[in-house]
Amino acid sequence: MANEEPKKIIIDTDPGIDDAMAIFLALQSPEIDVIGLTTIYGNVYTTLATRNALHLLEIAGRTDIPVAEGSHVTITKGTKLRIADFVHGTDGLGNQNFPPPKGKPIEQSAAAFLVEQAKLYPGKVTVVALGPLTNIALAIELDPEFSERIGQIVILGGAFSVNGNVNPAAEANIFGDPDAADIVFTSGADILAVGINVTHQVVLTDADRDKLAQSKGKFAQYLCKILDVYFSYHHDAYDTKGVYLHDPTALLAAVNPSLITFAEGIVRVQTNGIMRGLTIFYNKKKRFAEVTEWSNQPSVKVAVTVDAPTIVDLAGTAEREMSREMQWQSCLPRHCIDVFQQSINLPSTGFQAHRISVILTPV
Ligand SMILES: [Ca+2]
Repeated sequence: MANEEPKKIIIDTDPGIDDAMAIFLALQSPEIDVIGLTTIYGNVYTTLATRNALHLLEIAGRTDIPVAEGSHVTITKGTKLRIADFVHGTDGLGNQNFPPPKGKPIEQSAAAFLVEQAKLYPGKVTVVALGPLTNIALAIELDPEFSERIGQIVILGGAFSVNGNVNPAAEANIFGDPDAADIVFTSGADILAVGINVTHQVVLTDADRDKLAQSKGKFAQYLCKILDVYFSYHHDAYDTKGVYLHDPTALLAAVNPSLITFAEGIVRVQTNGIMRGLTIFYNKKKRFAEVTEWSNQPSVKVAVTVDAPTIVDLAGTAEREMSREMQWQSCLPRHCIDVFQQSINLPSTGFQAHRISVILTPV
C-alpha cells in the first residue's frame, strides 16, 4: 500500500475501552487518514461518548480531528438505551475519571457530518462503525444517495451463527438499535460486518497485558490504566483468560479487508421480541418461490475468519512505512501485531481461523 493515498476513515464510536484501542491504532497507522469521529451511545451515553472521543484525541495530540456528536435516542426515538458501563466503567474508560477535555464537538450532527463527507469525497470515505448504528441509519435517511456515495461501511456488530453477548440472541451494537441496523444492512451500501463470531477469536491475553505494562509507550501506559475494568469483566463473564478486541479487529479489517475472509449474502435484523437484535445471514443458496422480506435485498459481506498470516504482512508493511515517516519518529509507540497461530476450526464453515492478539508496544 506504499504508493496509495491514505484511506479516509470516519470512526463512529462509543468510547469505550476497545474503542480507545481502535482509535489509537487508527491514529498510528499511516495507511489511514482519520477525517472525523462521530459519537453514539452504547458503552456510555452519547454526551459522555463525545467527551471521551475529545479526550482520546487530546491524549493522542490530534485535536485537529473534528468530533461530531451523534444521536441521543434510537432511530425510532427510543430513550430506553442499553448502556454497557458495567463492561467499560461508569466513565467508559476504566473508571479513571480523567479531567474533562478542552475541546468541543463541531456544530454539525454526526449524521450531517457523515452525509457531508460522503458528498465531499464520493466513494472514498470508509465509515468504521464501532457502536449502535443509529447515526449511520440517520445519514441514510437524511440523504438517499448516502449509501451510494459512501465508500464502505465496516460494522463491528452481529453474531453470525453464534450466541450473542447481550443475551443468547443478540450482539451488543446491533441490540443497541436493531431498527437502525436493519436499515443499514438493507441500504445497498458496500457493507462489511465483523461480528463476534470473528472477534471472539481475537484475544488480548493476561500475558499480553503484562507485556503491555512493561512498555514505556504513551499509548501502552494509557491503555494499561484503563484495561483493568475490561479484564475483570471478561474474567467474570467468560472462561477466556484475556479480553476480546472487538473494535480493533473491525478497524484492522477496514484498513486491509484481506485480513479476514467473508461470505456474501443478505442480512436482516430481528427488531422485536425475545430475538430482538438477532442477525440472520441468508447465503442465497436456495431460491425461495415466495416473495418475502428477503426478496430483492442487497447483499453485504459478513466476516467468517480472521486471516493471521496477512496480519503479519500488514504489521510488517506498517512498520516499514512508519519508519520512513518523519512525523512518527518523535512520538508514538508503534503498533506491532503478535500473531499466535493457534488454529481453531469452525465446524460450521470449514474455514481455518486463527487466534490472534494485537499488542500496542513501542518498537
Ligand atoms: Ca465500541
